[in-house]
Amino acid sequence: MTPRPQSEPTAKSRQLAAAEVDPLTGYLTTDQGIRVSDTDNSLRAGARGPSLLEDFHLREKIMRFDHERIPERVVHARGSGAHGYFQVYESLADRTAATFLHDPSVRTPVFVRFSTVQGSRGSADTPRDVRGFATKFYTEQGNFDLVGNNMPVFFIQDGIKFPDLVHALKPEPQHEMPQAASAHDTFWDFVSLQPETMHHVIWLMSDRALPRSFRTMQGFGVHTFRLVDASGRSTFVKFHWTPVLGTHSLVWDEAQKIAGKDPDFNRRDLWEAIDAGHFPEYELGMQFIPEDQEFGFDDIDLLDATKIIPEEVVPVTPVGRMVLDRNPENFFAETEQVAFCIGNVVPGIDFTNDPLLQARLFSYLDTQLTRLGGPNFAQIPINQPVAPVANHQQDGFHQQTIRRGPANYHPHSIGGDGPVIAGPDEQPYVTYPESVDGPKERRRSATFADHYSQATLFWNSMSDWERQHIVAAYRFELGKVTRLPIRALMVTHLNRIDHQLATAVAAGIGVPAPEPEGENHGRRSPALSQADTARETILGRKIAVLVTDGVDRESVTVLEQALTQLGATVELLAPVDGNVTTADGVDLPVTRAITTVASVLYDAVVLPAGEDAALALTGDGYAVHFVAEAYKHAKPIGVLGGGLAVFNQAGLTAPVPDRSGVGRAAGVIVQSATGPASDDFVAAFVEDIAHHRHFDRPLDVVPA
Ligand code: HDE
Repeated sequence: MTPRPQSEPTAKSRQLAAAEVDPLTGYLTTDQGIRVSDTDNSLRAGARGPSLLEDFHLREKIMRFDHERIPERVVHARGSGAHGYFQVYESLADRTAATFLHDPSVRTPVFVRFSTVQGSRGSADTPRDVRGFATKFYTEQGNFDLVGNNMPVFFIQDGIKFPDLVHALKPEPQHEMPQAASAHDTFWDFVSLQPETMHHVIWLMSDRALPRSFRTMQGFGVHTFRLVDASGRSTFVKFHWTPVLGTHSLVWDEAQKIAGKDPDFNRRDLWEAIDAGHFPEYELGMQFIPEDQEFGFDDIDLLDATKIIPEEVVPVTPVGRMVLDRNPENFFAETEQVAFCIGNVVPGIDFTNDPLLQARLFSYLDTQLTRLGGPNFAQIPINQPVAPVANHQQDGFHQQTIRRGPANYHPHSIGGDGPVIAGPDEQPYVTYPESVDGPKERRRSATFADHYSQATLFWNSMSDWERQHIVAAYRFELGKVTRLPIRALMVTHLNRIDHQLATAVAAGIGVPAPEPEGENHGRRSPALSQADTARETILGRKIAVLVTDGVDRESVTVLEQALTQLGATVELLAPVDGNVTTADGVDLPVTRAITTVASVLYDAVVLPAGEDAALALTGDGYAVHFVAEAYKHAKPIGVLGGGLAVFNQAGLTAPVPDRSGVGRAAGVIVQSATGPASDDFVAAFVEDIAHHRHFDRPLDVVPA
């Protein structure tokens, strides 16, 4: 095919060519625009002769390759991004001058980057970890970056402790182990000596640290910010993102196995969902605290990032929604080069004196200099505001714009009038004039001193199964700590959170049970429990149907159609790839061979009818293990007709069907009749999948 010649380079097309290279059109050229005659053979003196130094194409190509890597983020190195938009439900003009929060008809473009914290860029998606949830709003008034996490509190109260925290959390310096894991001595040593970490650490030990998907994960701004309206009135605010699909997690055993089976599990899920048109959606909520209520809470200082304001105390008002509807076109150009800065705010949004937030204001700008190689990173397309930019900043590495004229200072009287300073009615950024007075000192406010009562609140708010998971997580993590005094000190802290928690953890890690110390205050916040999350939808769930020759066709196709219609993905897994021949002689295409996947990559399993197929699968170790493991991970299992033999072969006991021929218990549903699933079966199975996991079943009957 003859390459299509490019059009005449005008100034504009030159600018575009620099920004976006379309690999499908035009000639292959060097970076200097020279058309290349051959990119498969270096220039040699004769076909078997030495390569020549004068080969500028070879030298340039290798030089560019040598420098492809940039420093990864020191934290949050592993990330996945998506484009989308944000839309406010109703004008918030009475609260903030930020115009993107005024007009419900305006869709503000956004770019979101989700991330893990501990691991390096190539690490797996599913370690026990905090997840970043960073959103760049490209508003008409400039960029606003809401750089949050999936947990509403942070480990430390003052940014000066961040290097200590991250050093302790990251692989140990002597041998660079372990990768992306907090289960090691230095992390727990730090935590045990820095009790302000206790609240965030109990979140880290909960299932919140194992999100099933970025689509089923909450986000929080963590700090208290300020909204300021056009008249200068300020309201304190906390930001919350709530996923429409509900907040759902993996279980720990599953998360560990996924790290090997599909390290890109969360990234793939996000990409495939957007690709399939199942756009992730989150509601933005705000907790408003009037300026005069700053000291209105007995036990919470709004400037302390280790505390939440329980939703039952200050409700979360839904204010808008964000939809992620476009995958990036190039991972490096967009997801890697996006530069979030907590200091990027627009008029109407302001900071507070939270000492963690204040340190972040320095850090993000500073880190981009190293990561993106100089001060012009805001000119990289993914970072460019849609609002016009005009100032006297100049030069530096990688300057993209050509500034014109001699006046590169303000004020000036030559070369035109601009840029001019915006007047009061022209939407300038005006800092909220908070009064500040006090001695210069290195001292924490006494109102930051309580490190346990909100950890207790979290523990009290958990369901039984969530508590079991938390105890198991502490046991796992502390069980990996080799220095026993660290384990013992942690039990002392846990005892201040809750005596039962401490006793249960101690029993698993060889530490004597502590004596009770103080009383549990007994307060709960139901909103903190994942048992109370949305469970109406199966959109985006992945369901495995185990098939082989002799399977009953309708028992597969009817259920497949019903589940697919509701937005789930259904995959047919067989012992070998290709087709299976159904009992009535029809070829059904297999999605993948069961040997290439594992139950941990799916949310539910179907064992369809068909005597011959079931008989064959009972002798297939992969299939039997698949079922046993899915059961162990509390996943819904649907069994039709003869498929029961496979279920039983896994050592499991099925609920007995009633007179209608259907049996149902703790996420297992059985239809005795062969053939298609009845409407009742479908409805019940859908409900079980929406429920996500069924921890009310006897899980100990299957080895891990
Ligand atoms: Fe960050 N953090 N952080 N952090 N953080 C970074 O910035 C830092 C904190 C968060 O997808 C870095 O560009 C300090 C809290 C997210 O690109 C760095 C302190 C919260 C991301 C940095 C904190 C976060 C980062 C590394 C304590 C939740 C990923 C690369 C004062 C509210 C953004 C970079 C992305 C990234 C510093 C604490 C969230 C080094 C000093 C609290 C989501 O600048």
